[in-house]
Amino acid sequence: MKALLIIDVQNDFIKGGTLAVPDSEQVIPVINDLMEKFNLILATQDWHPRKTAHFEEWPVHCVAGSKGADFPFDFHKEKIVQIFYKGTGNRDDGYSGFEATNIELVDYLKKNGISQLYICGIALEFCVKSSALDALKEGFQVFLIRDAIANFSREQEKIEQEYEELQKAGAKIVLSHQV
Ligand code: VGL
Ligand code: ZN
Repeated sequence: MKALLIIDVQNDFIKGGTLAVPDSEQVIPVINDLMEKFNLILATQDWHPRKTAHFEEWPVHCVAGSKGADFPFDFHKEKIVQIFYKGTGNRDDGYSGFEATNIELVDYLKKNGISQLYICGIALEFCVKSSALDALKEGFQVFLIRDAIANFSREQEKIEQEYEELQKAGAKIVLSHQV
């Protein structure tokens, strides 16, 4: 059984947001289309307190309950079955969806008989990567949907390195039309 895990599609990571990831708005329609191919659609949200050690590393972003933490208006959020909130503590980066504090993601996936996890969203180098590596450690088959993932880096070589590392760890890299 497969599930789609959408990482951090939130206003602050999109153009006009406080921690905008280049061209990230372009993954929204791709992810909207992907949602039609899954029965179980899960999403993470970066959900930080106003004061957190995380904001020593990053500009203030995705403060719990703020507009910046919200889903973009054109994202088909009504298809999401369960949201996992992460980074909710004041010393907790919460890069991985597996660090969600409202519900244990591993337990949720196991209870729902999920063995294949298709991952997309924002951003490749941090939350997508940590979530994918944790999923592999937990024994899930991981598919990264490359055209539905936005990256911070604009350097092609760095992006390739990230995908290579993820592939070496056991992730399969696919395109949305192959799903
Ligand atoms: C993220 C930096 C800080 C992410 C979250 O979603 O990849 N990156 N917080
Ligand atoms: Zn964050």
